[in-house]
Amino acid sequence: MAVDGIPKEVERIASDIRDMRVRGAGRIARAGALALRISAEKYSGDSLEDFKRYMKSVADYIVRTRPTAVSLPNAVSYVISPLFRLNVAQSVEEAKKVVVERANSFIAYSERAVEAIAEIGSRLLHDGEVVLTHCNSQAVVSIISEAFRQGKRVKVIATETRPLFQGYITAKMLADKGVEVTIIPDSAVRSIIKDVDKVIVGADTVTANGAVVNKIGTSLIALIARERGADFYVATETYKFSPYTVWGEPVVIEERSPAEVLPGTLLAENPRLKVLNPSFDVTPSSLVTAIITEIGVIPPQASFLVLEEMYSREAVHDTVRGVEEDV
Ligand code: RI2
Repeated sequence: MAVDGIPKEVERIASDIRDMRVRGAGRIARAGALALRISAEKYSGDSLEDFKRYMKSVADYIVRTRPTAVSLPNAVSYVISPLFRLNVAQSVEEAKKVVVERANSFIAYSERAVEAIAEIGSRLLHDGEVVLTHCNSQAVVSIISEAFRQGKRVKVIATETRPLFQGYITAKMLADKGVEVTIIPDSAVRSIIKDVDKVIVGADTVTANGAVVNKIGTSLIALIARERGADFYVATETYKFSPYTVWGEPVVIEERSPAEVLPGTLLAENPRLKVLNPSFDVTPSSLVTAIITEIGVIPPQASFLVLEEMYSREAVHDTVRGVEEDV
C-alpha cells in the first residue's frame, strides 16, 4: 500500500525491490536508503512533526517490501533513527539534511564494505582452487573477481538457484571477467562436491547466535560441504547482522508466489496442486567455517559480539523499539 504524498520515484524503488528487479541484500539496503533520501528531498511541508510522521510512514512502506534481509530495516533505521532517538533536528530543513547525509553515508559505507570484503576474502582463495557458490551475491562475486584480478586462476561452480535462476547472473558476471564458470542444477551439488575446495555464499541476515539466513538451498549445500569436509564460508557486510534477533525476534522467511515455481498455466490446469515457495533457509552456525566481513574474518559464534560492538546494548534496544514508539 502506498503512502500519501509519496514520490513516484520512491514507489518505483519499492516495486523494484518487491518484484526483485533490484535484489541482493546489499543492493536493496542501498535502494532503501536512496528512497528515504528522495522522500526527504521532495518533502515540501514546514512542520517538523509532520515531516517525522511522513518519514516514518515511508520507512514502514519500504521495509514492508521484503521481509527477510535485515539489511533493509538496518539501513532504514540508520538513516532515520537520529531524528527520533536523538531529536537532532529543530526544523524541517535540518531534518532533511540529516536524512540526506545519513542516506549518503550509508550508501558510501556499503560500497566500501563490499570492496573490503573483496580484499579480505580474496586472501582465502588460492591459485587453482574450485569455489562453489549459490544464488547471486555481490559480496561473493567481488571476492572471486578480486582473487582473479590478483592472478589466481580460481574456477567457479555456480548452482542455477531455482526457482529464479540467479545463478545465471553470477555465472555471467564472472564469465564476463574471464573466470571459468560451470553452472550446475541445484540437485547436483552432492555429486560434484568432491571437486570443490571451498563454498562461499552470501547472506541476507546473520542472527545473534551466528546462524545464516540465505537463499533457499544454502543449508543443504552447507550440510553437503560438512559431509565432504569442504570449507563453507559466508561473505557479508556487518549491517546484515540482525540486532532484532538479540531480543528474540524470529527472522521471517519470505514466501513468494507459486507462479515462480510453476507456470501460471500449469497452476490453472491443476487447481488441487499446492506449491510452497520459501525464498530463504537457515544454516546453523555449526556448519559455517567463518564469516567474511568488512571488519575481518570472524567465527560465526562471534556474531553477538559484532552486534554488541555495532549497536551497544542500549542502542540495540532503541533500534527495535525507538522508531516505533516515538512517533
Ligand atoms: P549480496 C540475495 O537475496 C541472495 O540470497 C544473496 O545470497 C543475498 O541476497 C546477499 O546478496 P535475493 O534478494 O548482498 O536474491 O551479497 O532474494 O549481493
